[in-house]
Amino acid sequence: MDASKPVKKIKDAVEKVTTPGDRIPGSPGSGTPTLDEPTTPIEPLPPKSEQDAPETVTPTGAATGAPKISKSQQGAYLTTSQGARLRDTDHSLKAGPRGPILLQDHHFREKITHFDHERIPERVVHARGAGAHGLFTAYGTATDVTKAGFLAKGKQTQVFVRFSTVLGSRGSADTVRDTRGFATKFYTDEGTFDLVGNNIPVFFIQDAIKFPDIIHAGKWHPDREIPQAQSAHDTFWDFVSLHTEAQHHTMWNMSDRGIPRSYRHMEGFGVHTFRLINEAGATVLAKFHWKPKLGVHSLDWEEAQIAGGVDPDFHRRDLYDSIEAGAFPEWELGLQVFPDTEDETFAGIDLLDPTKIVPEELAPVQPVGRLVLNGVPTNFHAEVEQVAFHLGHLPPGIDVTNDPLLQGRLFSYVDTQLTRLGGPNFSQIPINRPHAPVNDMLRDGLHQHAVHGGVAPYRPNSLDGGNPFTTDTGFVDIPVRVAESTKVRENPVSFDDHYSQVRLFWRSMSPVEKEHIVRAYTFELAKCYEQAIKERQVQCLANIDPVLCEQVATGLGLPVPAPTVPFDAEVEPSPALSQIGGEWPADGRLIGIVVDPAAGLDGVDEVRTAVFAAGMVPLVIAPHGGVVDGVTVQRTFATARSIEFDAILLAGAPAPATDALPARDAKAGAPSSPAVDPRVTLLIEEAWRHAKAIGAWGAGVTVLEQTGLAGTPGVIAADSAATALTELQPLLAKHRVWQRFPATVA
Ligand code: HDD
Repeated sequence: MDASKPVKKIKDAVEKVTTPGDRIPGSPGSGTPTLDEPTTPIEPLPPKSEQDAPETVTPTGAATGAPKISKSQQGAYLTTSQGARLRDTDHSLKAGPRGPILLQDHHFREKITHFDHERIPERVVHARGAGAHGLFTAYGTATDVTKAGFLAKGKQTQVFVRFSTVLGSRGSADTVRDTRGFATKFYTDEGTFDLVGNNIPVFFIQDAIKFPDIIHAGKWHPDREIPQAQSAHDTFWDFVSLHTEAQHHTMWNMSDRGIPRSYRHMEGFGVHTFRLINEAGATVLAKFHWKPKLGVHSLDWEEAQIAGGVDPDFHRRDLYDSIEAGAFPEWELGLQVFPDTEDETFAGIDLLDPTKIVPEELAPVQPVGRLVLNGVPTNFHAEVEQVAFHLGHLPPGIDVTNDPLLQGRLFSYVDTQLTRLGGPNFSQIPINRPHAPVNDMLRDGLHQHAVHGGVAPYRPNSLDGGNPFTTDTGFVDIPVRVAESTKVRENPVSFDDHYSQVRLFWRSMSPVEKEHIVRAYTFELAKCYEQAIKERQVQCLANIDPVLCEQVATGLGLPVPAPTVPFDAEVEPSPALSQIGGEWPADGRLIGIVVDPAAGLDGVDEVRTAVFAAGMVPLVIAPHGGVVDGVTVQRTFATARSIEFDAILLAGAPAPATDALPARDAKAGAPSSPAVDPRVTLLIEEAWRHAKAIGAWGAGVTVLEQTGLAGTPGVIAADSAATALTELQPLLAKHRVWQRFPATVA
């Protein structure tokens, strides 16, 4: 071996880089630098689409009342964080082309150090979420009960909403069975109002001190960190079966509410009772409700499972796609209003107990305004990840009550941001900045962005002219009498009833919804290892309803126990709790249109136009991507799964050559040349099984007949595309073709 060769190589290299003006050939910056201003950017500029000027962007980055369009990064020149323009960001500074990186490479160190710290701690609960900007318009119907300015007639207020799951980590799937968060930040003129609710109107616990317990039980097992984003495991069922006040919330989770179709189809609830005060100083108690324009609707359990695999971002994608398609998600904000009586009860229900609802039949939800989500975030981290909600963010006119869960939450939300967002100045982060002028006396701290003037951040002062002053028009702490009492660690006796409202919920369900609940309990408990936990939960079910208990016990192979808690009073069902039976607008529903390019796409364009005109979104599905007869193919047979669509229209589908199919798609034992592409058959069969409407015309009818589903409920064989679409719409208004599910639970 010639030992001199490597030495020579290194020497050559050193000589090469030390030659003045020499650069790695072809590297950016190898030309002669020009010092003229402005310099020409070294790389061509990327096209900038519809870029907003910075001054038109609000402090939260949202455009007022219109979809946000600012997408591309501004500025032609790449700089360091200190504004020094850079010649090269692709090569670290090295001792020769093959040499080690030099510590003096300040750009390298800045770039990597910043990257190393890009992630912040995920939320301890509600880690996975998605958010959007929107506009709230008040009807003026709440002015009798509250002086909150944002509820005055016609008043428009910008909002940011974050939806979330509770248990899973940031990277978990959207469609798991879980409660969903529904947190709304109203940037009101009188200060920010945060309504931090869920899609379920009750909570697992009555006292905030137990929050760590329910969350430790619901989250993964500490030894293996599984399961992820699931309540189907021992620790969850151990806790809720021992801690029976959790049974009401648990039943909601086991119902279809635990697997929403989309965020757009969720109700939202402030859960707690709040106290409102009007201009005249009169007070009422009230509960906040969000009612989705599209109606409450859920996934089928199997759909949720498929979506978890094929599209774990199912809800996030739906939110952003629908906004970008112009099908803006909409809700009405409503209030249930109760007299502010000394005992804080209504119709015998303790309004301070967060495990209880007040049925809408007893206290109707009165609409007070409309929310439209019309802007997707520009930057997920800056907005969705950094948004910080807090129940103490209240405007004049809205105040808290002594609900012990609410009281504890008032502590936790600021506290958690200190760790999550790195200090006490998180309300200066753009997404958290109030739109009302801020003039506080909070000073310094980590990440202080404000340059406060003045010398006297204290009151009273004379040095800053006494500024700032308090005002009688400010926030009102409603003067509520606090009963003379003894300090205790206990709940009122009225909190002891853990079963009557669970029974109320169960009895309010339609047979198909009851069947789903039975299946959910049976599935989740069957996933537990501990027999004693299953038995204990079945005992809880015996205290709720004998049919429910019997069906779940049978599924688990357990004996049916007798109730241990007497059924004191029969409960009246609340029809408003059922998701089935109403009709809702089909706006923004997704219609998959299966086409056969070989047969031509005659009429497909007209159907797409008609689907758009009906406020829905058409997606063309063909064997291959590209453009067919001038129509863009949006999904191929390989990418289209039934879960994505609310209904399927069949214009036709080519019969496949079996040998052209991937092996997994050619079913074992299937005819050697199937008449319909198995992927289309799967699409139609799944859509049918998930009770979705299916329409066909022309060659599509033949495809339908070959699947054997023609003539069944909700399957339309029409003579034209227009008729198929017309007949499809009333089915969509009911969400699903429920009659395909024969009821087995009465
Ligand atoms: Fe909570 C986050 C909703 C009880 C402590 N909660 C959080 C979020 C929602 C809720 C929607 C996500 C906010 C976001 O998107 O950033 N939480 C609720 C509801 C409850 C409830 C409806 C009962 C009615 N929470 C609750 C209790 C405690 C907390 C009793 C503690 C004592 N919640 C938190 C928290 C979080 C949070 C640890 C985590 C991230 C955050 O606050 O900002 O402070």
